[in-house]
Amino acid sequence: MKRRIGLLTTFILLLLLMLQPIGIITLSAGVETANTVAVKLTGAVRSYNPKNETTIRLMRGNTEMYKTVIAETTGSGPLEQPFTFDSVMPGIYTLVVSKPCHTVYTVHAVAIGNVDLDLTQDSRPEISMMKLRCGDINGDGLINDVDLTFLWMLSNYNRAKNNVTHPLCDLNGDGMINDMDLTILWMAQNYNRGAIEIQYSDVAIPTIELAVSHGGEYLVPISASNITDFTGMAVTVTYDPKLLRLMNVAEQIYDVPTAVGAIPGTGITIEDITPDSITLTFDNPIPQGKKWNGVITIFRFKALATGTATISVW
Ligand SMILES: [Ca+2]
Ligand SMILES: [Ca+2]
Repeated sequence: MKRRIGLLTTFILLLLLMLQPIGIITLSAGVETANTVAVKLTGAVRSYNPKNETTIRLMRGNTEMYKTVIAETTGSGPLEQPFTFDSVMPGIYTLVVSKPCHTVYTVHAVAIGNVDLDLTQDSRPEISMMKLRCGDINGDGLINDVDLTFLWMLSNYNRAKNNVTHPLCDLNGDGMINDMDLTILWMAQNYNRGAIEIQYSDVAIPTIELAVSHGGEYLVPISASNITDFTGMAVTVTYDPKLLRLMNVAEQIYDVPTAVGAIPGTGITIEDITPDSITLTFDNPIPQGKKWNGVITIFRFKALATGTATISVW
């Protein structure tokens, strides 16, 4: 399947001389070159126990960009349920599905373009229906003898859910903890297995490995090319907070506070900050028929320790 999102070429050497001896790294943001309008993303999940809700997140690194839930409902057993994100900006995301008693289901490099995307229409069964593994009672990410031990406990097994030590042992949600739950846990696709990781596309997140020395400062220009419209284009930069402290996100203006909000005089708005990421949008009108190429901003990092730091642009 052809992806609408291309990785853009890197460039920019102009500033090198000015900025030495600070290290220069150039990253390029992967962005849609056509209209950047929000689209709808739909998919489906198969899991057990409809009495527990299912959470689906679109992540960039550890940063949650969007979240939707399949609400808890009545019934028991396995079932297939749809989910919808009504308004997702184009970009690359990691889709993460989580639910109590199930291991995490992750779909990497979900590339969202400028048309609605219905994952249920994907030719790959692991994407058209995300089948969660069930039986992780203690929530450690594995379904194994530890979970089996919980289920077998005299204070749990063959009892009603409201009269047990560990209600989560009711895997299918029928109100009882019994051989039906045991059967689920024992299934070959569940037992002695853990999280599921699927690759949606081969789009790579632009990433650099930066060798840093404790106390050193590093400039990281973020560049993009062939942009026809910045409207709604959000760029997220993720990094390792143990190695790097973000000092500045608009290096052309020194000492800009890194708080959510517009940075005066830059056309840049900080939309979100987490301990390991920052998301920016850009107010940079482009004349009809023109394309924009260049540095969109320059980050300054300070190294908190010596090591190899990973920085990614989403
Ligand atoms: Ca477990
Ligand atoms: Ca049960």
